[in-house]
Amino acid sequence: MLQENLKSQHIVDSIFWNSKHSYRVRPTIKDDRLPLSEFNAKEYLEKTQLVQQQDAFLKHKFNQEASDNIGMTRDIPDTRHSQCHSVHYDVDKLPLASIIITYHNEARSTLIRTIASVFNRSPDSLIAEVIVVDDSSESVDDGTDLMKIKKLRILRNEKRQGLIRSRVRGANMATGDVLVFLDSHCECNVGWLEPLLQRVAENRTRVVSPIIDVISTDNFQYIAASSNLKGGFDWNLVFKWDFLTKNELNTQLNNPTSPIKTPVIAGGLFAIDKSFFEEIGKYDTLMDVWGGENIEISFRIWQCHGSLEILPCSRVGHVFRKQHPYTFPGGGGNVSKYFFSRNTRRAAEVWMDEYKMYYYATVPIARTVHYGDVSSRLELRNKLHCKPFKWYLENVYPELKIPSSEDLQLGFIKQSDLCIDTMGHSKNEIVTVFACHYTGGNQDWSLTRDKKIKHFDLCITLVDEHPGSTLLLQDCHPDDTKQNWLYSNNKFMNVEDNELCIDSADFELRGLNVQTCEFNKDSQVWDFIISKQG
Ligand code: LR7
Ligand code: MN
Repeated sequence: MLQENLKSQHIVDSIFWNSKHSYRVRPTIKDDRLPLSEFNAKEYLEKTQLVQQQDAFLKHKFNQEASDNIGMTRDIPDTRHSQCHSVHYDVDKLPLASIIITYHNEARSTLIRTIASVFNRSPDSLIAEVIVVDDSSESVDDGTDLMKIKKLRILRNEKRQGLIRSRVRGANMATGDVLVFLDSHCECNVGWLEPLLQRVAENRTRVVSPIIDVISTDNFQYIAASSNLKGGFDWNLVFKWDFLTKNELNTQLNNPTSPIKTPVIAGGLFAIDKSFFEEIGKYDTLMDVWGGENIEISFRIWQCHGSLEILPCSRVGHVFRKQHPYTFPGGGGNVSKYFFSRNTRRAAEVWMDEYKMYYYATVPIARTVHYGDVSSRLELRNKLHCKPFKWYLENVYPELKIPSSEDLQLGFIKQSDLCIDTMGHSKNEIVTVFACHYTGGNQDWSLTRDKKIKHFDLCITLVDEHPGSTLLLQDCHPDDTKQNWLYSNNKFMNVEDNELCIDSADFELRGLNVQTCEFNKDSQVWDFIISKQG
């Protein structure tokens, strides 16, 4: 049934170009389906209504009842700066947009509201189509029931592909000039689309993002986000928001409608010229499910001669959740971390050159994740003559501090042919020594500038301050001086109690412990060997 409907969809076959890189002129396409305003949203939403006493947060990790009660449309506060109201956009000359929304088990009410906010708050003449990619959700109808809506195209993955391949699939069938990606739980605000299209039309290598407002998971209140933020990350390569620098802030104060250059994008909401997206290699389609793709595409855009901006006059709300509402293939609680590390590692291996070692020093466990073959992505980098990561750091993200050699070093800690080893232990368990195998894993340690001995997010900790006390692995806390060790003369002396040194005496019985520091005591002598290779 689905296949047939797809065939009868209104796909533009003939594309005319009027000059190189100018936008397409299209024949008028016949689409006699209903405009969104005539879609029976009540009926659509009733099908998945919560039954009484059902936990409203269980399925989607947001309050589904609150979302359902709002329905398909609502007014939201116009959160733009007042100066945005007087910016003029020449709608007739703007390129056409294909909106791409992928989802896996999204709630009907958030999905339809995302779509409705696109249709209701964009000039109709600028929307080529809304492409909805159902990434193998449990209920097929959530998508197929929407087929009655004009300009809407539905694709379904029979097998779960993850958001990265799903977006590429949507992009491949887009007929518009500019691709606009959205998560499936957004609400586009007044005038959101014009600024995005205008910036891209002026220069096709600009990739632009709206300011992302916050929709509350508890009551679905629409809350304005700060307009003084840009995207950033630390060496763990996890996305975070950074405050603008003083200069950037001044620019915004003088001209609140001006674009904000951003080192990375959050990932879900952005517009990119279709031909530029194709030219720079779409996405890395060997990345799976979720995570890391935003860092990768951000590095790639900057390093391969594009730029990234946040446009303050474009605002879109997003439901930010603390937990994934869906499972990851392979199940289990830690699986999401695995996919995240794998995807992120692919990004690091392809784009970060020698700087990837800081990532591995910060997240030692990442070195053990299999990341597959990246050769085609390296070829792409070569073919496009992309700039080195050093250039990116110096020109795009100078705020990211490069660790000095004392700051963070990754390596192993050796005593004759034994190395300090976690033996796979976790929090509140002992740490010991084991024959050195020089392949990282449980024998990977980083020494940080604040004097921690760190394995992933666990630190070697002195719990009781007396000779003979056994050391434990505990979460690292910057202020916990019992985890701080002074490494000098090949000894690790505890910072809190200078008399105590890390000692391997009786390690077979009780793991590593502390003993009164003694000159030339073999069981207290440690070599820290830096591993150069990332
Ligand atoms: O297997 C999947 N298939 C999918 O189609 C998993 C997810 N998805 C869909 C999902 O239904 C949703 O529409 O993909 C979209 C993104 O997934 P979310 O909403 O679970 O992701 P998120 O909002 O937690 O995460 C942010 O980081 C992701 C990293 O891979 C993506 O880039 C998201 O698009 C991104 N969201 C945003 O940038 C919105 C602002 C959040 C911030 C900061
Ligand atoms: Mn999201």
